[in-house]
Amino acid sequence: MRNILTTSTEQAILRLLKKESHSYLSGQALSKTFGISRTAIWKHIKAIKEMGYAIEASPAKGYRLNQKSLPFNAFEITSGLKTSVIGRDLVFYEEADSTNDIARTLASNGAGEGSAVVADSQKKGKGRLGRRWESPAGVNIYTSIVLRPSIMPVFAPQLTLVSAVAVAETISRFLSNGSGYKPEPTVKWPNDILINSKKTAGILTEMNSEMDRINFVVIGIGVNVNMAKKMLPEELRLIATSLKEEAGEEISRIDFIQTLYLNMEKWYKLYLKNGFEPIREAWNSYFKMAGKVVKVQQMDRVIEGVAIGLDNDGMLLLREKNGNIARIISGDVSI
Ligand code: BT5
Repeated sequence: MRNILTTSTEQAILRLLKKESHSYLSGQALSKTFGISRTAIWKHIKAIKEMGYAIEASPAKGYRLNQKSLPFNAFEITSGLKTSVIGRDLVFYEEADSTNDIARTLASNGAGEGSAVVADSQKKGKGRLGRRWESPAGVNIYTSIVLRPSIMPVFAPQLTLVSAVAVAETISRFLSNGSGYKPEPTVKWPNDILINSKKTAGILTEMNSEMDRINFVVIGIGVNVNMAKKMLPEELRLIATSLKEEAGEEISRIDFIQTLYLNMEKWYKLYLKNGFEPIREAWNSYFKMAGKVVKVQQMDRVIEGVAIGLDNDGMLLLREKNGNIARIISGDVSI
């Protein structure tokens, strides 16, 4: 499958087919509109079909696009995008090793604030600490966004929490489209979004900085949208899930990622303008582990205590048995 629309004529034909998708467009009418032969039109249609668009062709009536099964590609993602910064510059891969690695290379070569990388699948999707992120094709979102905030490097972990709020809000919006049963997403410190206590999305924040200045941050976001659990390795099937598994409905990945970018932009701008406090409040509203006894696994030790919530800087607060309040800077939380 080809991945970009190579000519502007193809883009223009596609736009027209979308606009007129309620009826057929004849080869003759298209040929007249674009001032090219019917054979040339046919060749462009063939190329558009090869990009994954479902176009019915009837010798008598002409061409008609099926709007219900649009392919996931850069053209579709950017066409209806309402952001002003995030995703305006976007590269799309059918298969990537890791979108975070690509975004880092682009950022090192000067890619601007909001530049985004999307892949339909990843061969070497990354989690934190060298862990693997399962990234099967055709079902999920794998995207990385370049940010260049003027904040001190020590505050960069707050961007994971900014992103977690944007992801949770997006998931919530898509879960509520269904009828009746509506689960709510929750967040787990620092980088997980869960539905019914199972991991549905993860965030990987990587940074390139000097001592007192950030060069760039790459926010990698993986969301299990339409994935069936059986696409995951056996050991993850009890602890991971997808929106479709929990809500029962197939979700448009194009709508989802456009909303995700819009929410990302909204929370990121608010963070730059008003600081961490609004993020802390929003994050805490998705945090349902408060009051529960949790364990935090760190490199060299385990801390146990009652989860309280985020402090002013984005660290997790725990009340230990001896009454001591522990501020957690890093680690993996489990109940
Ligand atoms: C994360 O790490 O949760 C960060 C995941 C970030 C993935 C995105 S996709 C786009 C971008 N490009 C990349 O290469 N990465 C980012 P961590 O907290 O370390 O969690 C990793 C653990 O989650 C694994 O060890 C598994 O237990 C589990 N896991 C792996 N794949 C999963 C999946 N698809 N869904 C749910 N859980 C998964």
